Amino acid sequence: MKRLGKLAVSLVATGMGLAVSGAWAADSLQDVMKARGLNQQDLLAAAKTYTPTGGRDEFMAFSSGGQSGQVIVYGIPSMRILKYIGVFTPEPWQGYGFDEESKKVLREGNIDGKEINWGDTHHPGLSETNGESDGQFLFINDKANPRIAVIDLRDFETKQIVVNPIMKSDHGGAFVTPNTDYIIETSQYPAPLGNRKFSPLEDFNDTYRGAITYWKFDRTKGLIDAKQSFSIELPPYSQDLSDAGKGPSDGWSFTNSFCSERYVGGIEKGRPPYEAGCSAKDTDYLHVINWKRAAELFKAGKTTTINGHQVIMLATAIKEGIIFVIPEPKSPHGVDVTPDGTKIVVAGKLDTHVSVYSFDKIMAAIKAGKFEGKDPYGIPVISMKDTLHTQVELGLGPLHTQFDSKPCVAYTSLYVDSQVAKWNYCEGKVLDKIAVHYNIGHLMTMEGDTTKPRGKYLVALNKLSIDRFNPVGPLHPQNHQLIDISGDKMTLLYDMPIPLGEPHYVVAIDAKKLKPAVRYKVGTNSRTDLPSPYAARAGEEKTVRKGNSVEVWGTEIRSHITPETIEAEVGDEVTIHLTNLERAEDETHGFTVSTYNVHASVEPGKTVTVKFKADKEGVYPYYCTEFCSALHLEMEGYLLVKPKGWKPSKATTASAGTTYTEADYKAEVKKITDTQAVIDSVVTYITSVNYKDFPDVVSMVDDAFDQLGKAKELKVKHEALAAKQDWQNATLWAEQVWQYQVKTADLGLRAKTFLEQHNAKKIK
Ligand code: RUQ
Ligand code: CUA
Repeated sequence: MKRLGKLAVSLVATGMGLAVSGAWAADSLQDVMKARGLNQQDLLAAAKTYTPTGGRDEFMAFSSGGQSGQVIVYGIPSMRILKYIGVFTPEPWQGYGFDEESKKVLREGNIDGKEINWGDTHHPGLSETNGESDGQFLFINDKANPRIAVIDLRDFETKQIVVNPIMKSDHGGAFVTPNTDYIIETSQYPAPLGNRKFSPLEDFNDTYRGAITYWKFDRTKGLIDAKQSFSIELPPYSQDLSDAGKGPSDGWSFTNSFCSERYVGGIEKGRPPYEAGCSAKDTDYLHVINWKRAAELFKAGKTTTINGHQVIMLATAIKEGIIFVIPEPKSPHGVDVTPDGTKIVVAGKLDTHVSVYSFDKIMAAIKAGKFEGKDPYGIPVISMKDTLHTQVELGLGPLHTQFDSKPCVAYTSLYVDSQVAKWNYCEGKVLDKIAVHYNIGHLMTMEGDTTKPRGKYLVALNKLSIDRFNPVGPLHPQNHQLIDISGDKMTLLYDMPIPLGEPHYVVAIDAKKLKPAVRYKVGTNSRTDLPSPYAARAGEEKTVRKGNSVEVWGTEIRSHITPETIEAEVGDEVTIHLTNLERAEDETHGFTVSTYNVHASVEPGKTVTVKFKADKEGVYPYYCTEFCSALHLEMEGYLLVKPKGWKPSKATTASAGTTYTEADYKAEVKKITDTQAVIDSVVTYITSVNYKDFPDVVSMVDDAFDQLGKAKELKVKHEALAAKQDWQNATLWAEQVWQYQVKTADLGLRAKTFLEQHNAKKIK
């Protein structure tokens, strides 16, 4: 390989390249540009996004996966997808929903005993400290089945799903308060609060309700504490997005709504459809809620229990003066608090303006008791003109707003116009517009919904991609477009197809704030982060049979699974616990058993469990599903499911495999000696440099010496067998010594390459 590379370089250098057509053999930028039809602008965009091998992204984005029920992680500016995180949907690669530990998380999302195996994820929210993203946790809602999930960013795994006990759908979640005390979730489609309560649509005004839930987050446990969480009953408007106040508006939250007409449709009965009835009025209501006071009311017990959950009823909220509404134009979607917390930006889908409300003015009106009336449920209505800071005409279909690092600069998506508008919310003027492709929903700037937006890049989340990519049938990918916002004019840099679900919102964070682990402490249940009672260390593996249960405490390490045979009888409950004993980075093993619908991803240190009923007799191979080493395919075993009461008969004599001779044994021993020479040279190099200064290398070297240690033990064994002229077993154990050597050499060479690339220094 290396020599071929050198040859190619020298051919090009001496101008002796072969005559070729197409871009690939061309060696000048001009040739490539010509061949691919690129202009200077394209090259500049490429240079701003291209990330050479080994390069890292400056920001990490967490995208909702829409109907895939997952989270998609990608880097900015490269727009390379790095991970899908299984959240509400089983995801086999991570074993999510196929091993017992993750099933437990997924099944927390059951509603009323019903298994739900998908979700409609909309709004991811990153945990914050003092209003800034801290990179510790990610939350996301499921709109279809009102639930919130907690993802720990130490391992990018879903740890908890909580079901909203009083709603039937949600949309305005997950949004965090500035110190992640609470995660906000707001209902979308009104319904009777609680569970399984029927009420005819004719009684909509009286019995249907919206609600807002404040989920208490326990940061030390990394879990939502349902007992410390509460809701507020809201009128049956379709509450939409929310945002928490910050700085001066900390302690308040804002939720807008559409269909405050409370229309109930009935197109099939000849009534005008929802879309007409829900947009008849010129304004809907922005809800302004004092959540800090609400939390005090909850603690004081001023709640009603609905389906085991504490709810502050609307009458109480009004009486205690913690809820107000302000008219907002028309069928609004996004509500976004400015980074300094002084203003609230609302965009009405059917209005060409964005409306900027002043928090000071809202507070002044409340203080003065200056209301223009009450809504049909008795909530004081503050007038729009008393509270508006400004309104700016942006274009058709304004939806969501994000903020720049530059003061007063905001970006708003224009769905109908397929544009992003850049504008100044202090002075109320438009600064720039750029076309996107097509029909943008959300948009996102770097840490753009925190108190300290980072500017630089904006991502447009386009609902339609139409003609942007190679066609793949009627269902198109979504199109996330990366836009450079560092200058006065926005410039388009990159189109990224999203091929799984329709993302709604994305959040991005400075990559330096994320500190994910590379391995678990050996024997960890990754879903609880606690030591697993089912962990096994090397040498502790065992299989226990009790009644009709077979339980295996096994391990995986390159390149074998212990045990390699599991015996059961038809009808047995089989439980297999597996611990990955590796420490080396990226040495994940997998595990599956043929036809039993189980799969586990066993990352270094992790302990997982798969469980099934061996209900059919037969022979079922199991194996490691990750190509983990040269002998990965040999990482295998058999589950033997015998008929009840089966006994070996005389006819079943052992006759499996090849027979080995003294010559075979000698050949093995020579192979071992040769390989040892390679290992010795690598070890000499590693120990001659400051490898201990590189934690990544230290774990590789530890693993390597572990493997080598095992080889030493076995040397005694194969030599003893050879002395007894048991060539069969002597040869096979000698081969196993060589396997350990190969793994040692593999790790050693990886460590050596790493050290060379990171300029390790010679030590005496
Ligand atoms: S959505 S395109 Cu946030 Cu669910 Cu607006
Ligand atoms: Cu372990 Cu393949």
